[in-house]
Amino acid sequence: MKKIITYGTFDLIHSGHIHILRRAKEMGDYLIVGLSTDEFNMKKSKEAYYNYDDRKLIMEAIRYVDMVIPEKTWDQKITDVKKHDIDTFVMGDDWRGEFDFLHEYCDVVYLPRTRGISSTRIKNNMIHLRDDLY
Ligand code: C2G
Repeated sequence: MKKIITYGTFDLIHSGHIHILRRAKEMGDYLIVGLSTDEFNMKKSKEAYYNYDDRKLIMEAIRYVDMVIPEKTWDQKITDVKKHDIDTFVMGDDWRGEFDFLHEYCDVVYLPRTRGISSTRIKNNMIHLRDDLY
């Protein structure tokens, strides 16, 4: 069984997230997602709209996702790759090069991001919509 892992906040799930999860799953048989905890998001200077439990519930409902584990630190990836016997690590290419140190333990693949959509853009559009309405 070929096992894949990817990491992220996955807030306000959108087509960009689904595309990378689908492509990651298509590279193997089993996809693990390291989902950033609320505390880790603060370290990433990210404030998710949904808390960890809600984002985990949503991720586990996505057909491409087989397991969700908490991402608590930048430094857990080698441990995770070994612990879960991962064959391939996948991330969007906004991270290109950042995780090449994992080459020693598994394949490392950076996939093109889906253009024109992001959780930040969704939040900003909602703010503009509210301002236009009221
Ligand atoms: N993504 C994408 N296309 C988009 C938006 C996001 O392909 N339009 C991908 C990102 O490249 C990433 C994944 O979806 O691989 C999750 O995106 P985020 O939730 O923004 O993840 P990020 O905050 O970059 O966290 O240790 C790694 C970090 O936890 C990554």
